[in-house]
Amino acid sequence: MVKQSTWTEFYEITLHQRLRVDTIFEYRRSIPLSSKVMRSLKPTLTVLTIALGLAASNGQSAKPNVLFIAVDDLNDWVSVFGGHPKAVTPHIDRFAESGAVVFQNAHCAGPVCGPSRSAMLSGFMPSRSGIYGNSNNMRDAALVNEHATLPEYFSKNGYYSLSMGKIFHKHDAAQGRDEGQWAFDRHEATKGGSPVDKTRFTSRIQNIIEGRPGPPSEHTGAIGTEFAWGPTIDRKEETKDYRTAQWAAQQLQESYEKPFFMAIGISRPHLPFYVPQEFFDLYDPKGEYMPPYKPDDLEDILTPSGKQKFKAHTDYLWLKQNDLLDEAARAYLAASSYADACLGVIFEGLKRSPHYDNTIVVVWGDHGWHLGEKLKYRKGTGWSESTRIPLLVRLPDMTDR
Ligand SMILES: [Ca+2]
Ligand SMILES: [Ca+2]
Repeated sequence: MVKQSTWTEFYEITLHQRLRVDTIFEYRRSIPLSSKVMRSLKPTLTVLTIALGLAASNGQSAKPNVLFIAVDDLNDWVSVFGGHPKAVTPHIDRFAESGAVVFQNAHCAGPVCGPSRSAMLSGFMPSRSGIYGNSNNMRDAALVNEHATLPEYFSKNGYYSLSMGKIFHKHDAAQGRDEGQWAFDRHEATKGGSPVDKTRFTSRIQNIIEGRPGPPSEHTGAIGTEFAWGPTIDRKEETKDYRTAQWAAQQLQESYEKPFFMAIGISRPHLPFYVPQEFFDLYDPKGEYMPPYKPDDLEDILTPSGKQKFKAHTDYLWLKQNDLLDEAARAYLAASSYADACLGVIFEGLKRSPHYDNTIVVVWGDHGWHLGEKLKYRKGTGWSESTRIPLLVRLPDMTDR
């Protein structure tokens, strides 16, 4: 993981310039824009808040429902985003074909969970809220506190809000775990886990390869979440995200007195990549999955005093030492395909529900993910591997894309 100060510095230089401050949009201003204008707008925050702002502020006709789905750490390795030629994501692809606008140049407001989600949910860029890192709780920011978050804004405007899965970034708080439950009329705790088959898993921190000790390595120290993958013991139907998706599909069959804002969080492909074997089986174990990268790519990034600014990431060094670069990329692809299958359960639920024709659907990933590009794994950089996100919005009656 790049140190906080490093990514903040990167953010200031790169991202801040790209997402100009004057494009900041607050929920309470509703700007009616045509779909053509929407398509041309790049800053994610703006686009999304316009789509959702229209939903909450439309007083004349029946207000549409909103189904808001966040996928944790899903980068552009989704077929319709073209980030990886071998990605198997049929459900997101079908959703795109069903009339969604696919935002090909969407970037997060901050390339880790907390800042990205806080910006999306508060409507304020990190440069205004001060939420630059995962340790910052958006509730401590005065500016955020003075305004309703996205779910609260819907509740205040005649909506019933309900949620399951990760939407807000989690924080330990005095009264227990703060996962944004206060923002919803109904907040359901997730159920089930995804324990891995310990006889077959691979872990850098523990130096385990396919359930067995790896050769001695200098690259096994802990950095953030365990870099590990393997098949779950449980079958798909018992895993956490799948159960969350099933819950969402069930809730979609209900009738509601008010229009609903339903926020569903899918936790894969966030590390560890523990998903049912069937998703690994989508990818040939002998296939090549490592994205193109240059082994000397960091040598031309220097500090003012002429020293090399960044070193190869520990994850990269361990994977390279053990010839696991392709296997790690395959595991991320498998985890993304599992997330896609969970989205499929939600999409199917919506399709057979009474709400299909009156529901705006938003699908987004909170930031990108490096898989070896720039000799880097994970997130938190100003490079597009970290900042580009999948974002799709489908408005039920929109015919002009
Ligand atoms: Ca994330
Ligand atoms: Ca370079």
